[in-house]
Amino acid sequence: MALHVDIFTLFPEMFEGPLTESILKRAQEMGALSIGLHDIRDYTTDRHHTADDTPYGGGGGMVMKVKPLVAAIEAVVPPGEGVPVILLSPQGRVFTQAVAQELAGYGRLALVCGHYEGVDERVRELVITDEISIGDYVLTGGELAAMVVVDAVARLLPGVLGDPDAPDKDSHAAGLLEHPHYTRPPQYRGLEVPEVLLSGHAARIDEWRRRESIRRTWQRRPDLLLDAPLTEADREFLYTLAEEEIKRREEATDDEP
Ligand code: 4GX
Repeated sequence: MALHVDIFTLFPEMFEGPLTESILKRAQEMGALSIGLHDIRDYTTDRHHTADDTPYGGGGGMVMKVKPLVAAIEAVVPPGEGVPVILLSPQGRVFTQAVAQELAGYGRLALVCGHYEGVDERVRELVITDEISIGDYVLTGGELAAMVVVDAVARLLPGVLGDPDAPDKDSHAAGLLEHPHYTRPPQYRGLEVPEVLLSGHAARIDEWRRRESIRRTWQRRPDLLLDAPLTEADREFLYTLAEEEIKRREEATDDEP
């Protein structure tokens, strides 16, 4: 199914580069993805086109005004159709591949990019239906976060990635880090491509890749193993990794003076 994303921002020009290059460009050309960019300032009604104001209660900083934001969203997003209206903010639920998959199931989305200290709380109460954070760090605005969301969701839309058998679309590899990859030449500065990959033995290659995925995940992101769908053979390999690690630690302790 195709996806339409409406983006509300004070800086629509920021989106031009990322959306008009590479895969996101192709996704739009092939009709899988369409994007509406909406300048919140176009919905101001005062002489100076004021989109932000000082906070009630003081304390400094600026807050995005309720009227232009609500007017913009209500002018563009059809009411009562269940279109998610998502605010990008550090206070949102954390964006993961599972959230990207969830969003890729909609036909239409709206992304709202805040700036400064954020938005008047009544924007949330009136029009926001969901709030997403792309991670626990502070950006200067929601625009880059919105682009991350569009990028991660777009590549999940049918037909956008050429190969429907792309390795990470395979549920078998879901939730694990990728195994190492190699391409020609077979030797470079004394570094060799693992023999098994040159063997042409498909079953042994699959097993090697699976084990290297598990090894990497164990070394770098052991938290992911809690949710990854693992076979009994995967678990046995994990036990050998754990046993090797215990041996290494015992040897290190034996070496102590
Ligand atoms: N993942 N920021 C938004 C302003 C703001 C604050 C509150 C709405 C409500 C961020 C993130 C992020 C900084 C973008 C604060 N807007 N967005 N901005 N991390 O850090 O999404």
